[in-house]
Amino acid sequence: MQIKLQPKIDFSRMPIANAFLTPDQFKDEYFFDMILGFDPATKAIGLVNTVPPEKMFHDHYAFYSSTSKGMQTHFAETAKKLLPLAGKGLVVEVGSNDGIMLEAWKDIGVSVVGVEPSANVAEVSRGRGHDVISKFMSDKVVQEILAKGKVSLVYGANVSCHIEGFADYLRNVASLIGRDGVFVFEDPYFLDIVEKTSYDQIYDEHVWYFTISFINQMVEPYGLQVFDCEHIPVHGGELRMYVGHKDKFAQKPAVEDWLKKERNLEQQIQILDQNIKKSKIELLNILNAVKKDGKKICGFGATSKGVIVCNYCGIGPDLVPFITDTTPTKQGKYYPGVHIPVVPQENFKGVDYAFLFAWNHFKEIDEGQAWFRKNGGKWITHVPMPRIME
Ligand code: DWN
Repeated sequence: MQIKLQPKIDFSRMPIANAFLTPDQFKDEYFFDMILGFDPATKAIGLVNTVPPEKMFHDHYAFYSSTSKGMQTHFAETAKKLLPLAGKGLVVEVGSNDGIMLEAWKDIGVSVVGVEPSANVAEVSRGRGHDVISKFMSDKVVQEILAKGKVSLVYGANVSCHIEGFADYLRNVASLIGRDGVFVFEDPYFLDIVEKTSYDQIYDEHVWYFTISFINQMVEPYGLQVFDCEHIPVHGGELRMYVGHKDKFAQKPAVEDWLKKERNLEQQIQILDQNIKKSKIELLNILNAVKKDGKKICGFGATSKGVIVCNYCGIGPDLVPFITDTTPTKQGKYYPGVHIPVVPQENFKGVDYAFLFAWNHFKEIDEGQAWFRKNGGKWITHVPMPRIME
C-alpha cells in the first residue's frame, strides 16, 4: 500500500534526538527538516523526511530502557498479562533494547528471542543470558527465528513506530505469526499527542504516529485486523493494539470505541499545530521570567523528547544551563542541536526550578526527589500546557 504524506506541521531544522555530542562533533552535526505529514487515503501520520536508520540505531545508541524503575514494573505486569497469548510457543520481542522486557519474560518462564539492531544495548541483554539477534528485522531474520520454533506472539514496545519501512515490517510480522499467532505492540498514540500537546513525541526516531484506522489499512492485505486494544498510561499515553487473523480473533468492542474517536484526524492535526505554537510562546514566557528573576534552573532527564522542545523553542544554555541524567553514556556530553551540557543526576541540587524533560516519568521522579519540593523547589512542565507545577 502506497503512503503519500502531505506536509501538515513544519518544525523546521532538527538534530538526531539521541545523538549526544562532544564539542569536536558540533561542526559536523546532522540536521534534517522535520515535517509531520498526513495521508488521507491510508490515514498514515508520519515524518515527511526521515533519517537513515543506521544514523539513529548503531553501536552507541544512547537510550537504555532499564533506566526507569517504573518501566521495569510495567514490563513485568505486561508479560504476565500476555502470558495466555504466549502459550507454549516462541515469543519474539522486536526492539528488545537492553533486555528490560526479556528479563520479565524469563522471570515467568517464557522462551523468547529478541531482535535489536543497536549493538551496544543488545550486548547488555546478551550479557544477561538472552538470545538476541542484533539486526534490523528482515526476511532473513524471519527465517532465522522460524528455524527456532513456531511463533505464538510477536511483541514490540516503542519500536514499531520507529520503522520507516513499515509495510515490509508488517509483512515480516505476518510471516512470523501466521494464522494462529498474535502481534501486540504499544507506541505513543496520536490522540494522546493531540490531547496533551505532547509534540515532543515527534522526532527522528518516531517515523509514525499510530491510530487503529491506519494499522487496520496496513494489515488488511494479510487477513489481519486490530481485534483488541487498551489505553496504557506509559510514555504519556499509548494504545496497546492486538493484531490477529480475522478468522481466528473476533474484534472486541473496545476497537470500535477508539475508532469513533479517530474521526476527523486532519482536523485534529490542525488543532495540534495551533496548540504547539501557543505552547512555545507560553513556555518561553515562563523560562524568560525565571531568568529575569535571577532564579537557578536546570533540566531533569536528557530525553529525546526534550531535544525537540529545546530546538523548536530555541532553548539553549542561556535559559537552561545544564540537564541532569542517570545514563552514563549521556553524561559529559551535550544535548543535540542546542548544546546544553548533560551532567550526572548527583548535580541535581541548588536549583529553584527544574524543567521536566522526562515528564512521562514524573511520578517516579517526584517520589525519588521528594526533597526537592520539600525544600521549596518547583517543577516546570510543558505538558499538557506550560506551567510551574504547584
Ligand atoms: O521510544 C523511545 C522511548 C521509549 O525511549 C525511544 N525513541 C527513545 C526513548 O525516548 P526518551 O529519551 O524520550 O525516553 P525516556 O524514557 O523518557 O527517557 C528518560 C530519560 O531520563 C533517560 O535518559 C533516563 C533519565 N532519567 C533520569 O535522569 N532520572 C529517568 C528517570 C526516571 C530519573 O529519575
